[in-house]
Amino acid sequence: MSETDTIFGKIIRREIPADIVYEDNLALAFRDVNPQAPVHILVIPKEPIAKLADAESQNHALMGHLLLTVKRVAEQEGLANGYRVVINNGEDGGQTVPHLHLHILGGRPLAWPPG
Ligand code: DGP
Repeated sequence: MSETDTIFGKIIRREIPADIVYEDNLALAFRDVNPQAPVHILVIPKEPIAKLADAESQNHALMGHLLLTVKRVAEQEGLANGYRVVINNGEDGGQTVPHLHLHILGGRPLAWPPG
C-alpha cells in the first residue's frame, strides 16, 4: 500500500463497500459512514491527492471538476434549500483520511461557526 493509498483508495477500487451516489472518470461520491447531517456525502478525486495543500497548478481542472461534482450531487440529493461544503486540511483542520475529500452536508439547518 503506497503512502497515498487509503481506505478511500479501497472504495475507488471496490475492495470495500460504500454507498456510491455518483462516479465519473475523475471523481467518486459516496455516503459518509458516520453522517453528521441527514445528507452527508464525500466527493473525492480518483487521483490520490492527500490533502488540499498538496494540490498543484496541474490539478487546476480537477479541482474545478470536484466543485462542479459537489453541485451535481447536491442537486441529485434534492438539497435545494442549501448545503455546506467542507474540506478538512491536515491535522489542525481535523482531516483523518489522507485522501482529499469534500464533505457535502445538508438536509437540516447547519450552525456556524463549526467547532
Ligand atoms: P475527515 O475528518 O475530513 O478526514 O473526514 C473523513 C470522513 O471519512 C469521516 O467523516 C468518516 C468518513 N469515513 C472514514 N472511513 C470511511 C469508510 O470506510 N467509508 C465511508 N463511507 N466513509 C468513511
